[in-house]
Amino acid sequence: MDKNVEAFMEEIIAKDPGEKEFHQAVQEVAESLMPFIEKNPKYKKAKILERIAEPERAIMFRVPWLDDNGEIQINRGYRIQMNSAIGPYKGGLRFHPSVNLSILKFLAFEQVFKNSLTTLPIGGGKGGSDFDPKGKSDNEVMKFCQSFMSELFRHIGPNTDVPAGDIGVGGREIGYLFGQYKRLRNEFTGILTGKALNWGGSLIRPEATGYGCVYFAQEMLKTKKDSFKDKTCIVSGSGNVAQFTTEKIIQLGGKVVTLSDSSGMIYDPDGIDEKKLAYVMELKNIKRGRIKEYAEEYNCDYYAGKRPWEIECDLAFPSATQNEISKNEAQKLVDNGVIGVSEGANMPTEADGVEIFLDAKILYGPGKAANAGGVATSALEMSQNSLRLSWSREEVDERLHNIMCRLHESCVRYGKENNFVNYVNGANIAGFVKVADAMLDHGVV
Ligand code: NDP
Ligand code: 2IT
Repeated sequence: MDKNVEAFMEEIIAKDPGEKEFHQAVQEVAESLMPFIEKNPKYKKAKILERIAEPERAIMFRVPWLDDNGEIQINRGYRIQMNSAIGPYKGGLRFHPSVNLSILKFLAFEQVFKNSLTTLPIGGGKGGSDFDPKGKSDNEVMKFCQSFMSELFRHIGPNTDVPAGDIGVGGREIGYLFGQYKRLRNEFTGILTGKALNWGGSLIRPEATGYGCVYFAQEMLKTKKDSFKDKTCIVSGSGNVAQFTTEKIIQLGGKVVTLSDSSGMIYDPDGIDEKKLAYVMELKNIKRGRIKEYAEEYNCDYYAGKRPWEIECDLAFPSATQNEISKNEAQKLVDNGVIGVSEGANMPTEADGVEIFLDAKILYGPGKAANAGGVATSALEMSQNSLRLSWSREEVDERLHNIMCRLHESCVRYGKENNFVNYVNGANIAGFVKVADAMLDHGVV
């Protein structure tokens, strides 16, 4: 490891020794940025990297609620307000039992660079709770969301911090959170994104992360004069991002053969077509069932406890969670001839797996670039709310597509190494410059 990176990481680790996901995210960025910062001493002198790795504010609070049996449950709520140099804090809320400070700090840190890359005026934040929506009734989810917002409302606002969805937070949760905010403040404002269409939401926001991730892969393929036509694709997860990644791949002529959830994966060598995808959406979004049921419905293989990475493919779309591709799985993908990986999830590849993709010189689009379409469209939702107007599906999709193309160009500009594009360096440096320059302008704050 570079000596400067090592010294920098020692301080980060000493400050919060247990936060390994946060360290992983910071180290990757530090490795990309250190040579750039050495060449641009104004950033070094102003200690921008040291400042950017420290949240502006981290809020942690009690979330008590009554379950359907009348028993009191207690969860922990968080909001990490990471960086507001270029706009109000913006980023999702995650409800999952694994949520802790390390996970949310890594997500908030990634969000700062991602949001900058979109070119839109949004700072970075992330929040959530260790609440597990699985197996809870709608009533329990509502009670939890109301209690969560009863504290969060005093820390957010349309010009301060605008949360959205992430794992375990979709349309239903955003509705309950919005209802409680509106009640407490007596204000109808664009305080959350991912809202339903009839109360301030944007067309294409539900689709945006998955569509954007495929648009990004399409741009990477174009650099090799290639396309999605007849490509075999594997997708992990079966939630929001996985569903709309699959939809767009089908539209562009590719074939998706896997989906998964935390219990296992399905392998459908005939490909998931639009009808089968509609079944998945109903199963996951309405019945809240398990992906295993797909295998029973369509008579294909189900592998309990497995992830899709051993299946031969041209392109891979990790769309479930962090560190879902290990070093060995990355090697397996490369050995099986993968030509591209576009990350719908945040930091889905372990650090030594990333090294394998970079050494193999495949088209590797890291999450903070490839999945930026979701938050970009959230910013478009904020714009529509400010205008008190709503744009057509075509208009939002075209803007999303343009943003992903321009974002890809920025990664190429900063990440080009002879005949290879290192999208990791490209995304980290391109994302950094705008935030760092704003921080220089604002002085020591
Ligand atoms: P959803 O809750 O809609 O879906 C998550 C999917 O991933 C489910 O299939 C879930 O399975 C699976 N999953 C979650 N945690 C784990 C785990 N620990 N191990 C294995 N599988 C797991 O979330 P999203 O689709 O919104 O988010 C997926 C990823 O995309 C996350 O990394 C998120 O941060 C990222 N992302 C999301 C954006 C958005 O706009 N929603 C924007 C940018 C990135 P199960 O149901 O069994 O838990
Ligand atoms: O990780 C992410 O970018 C998101 N979960 C979306 C954030 C947002 O504000 O739309």
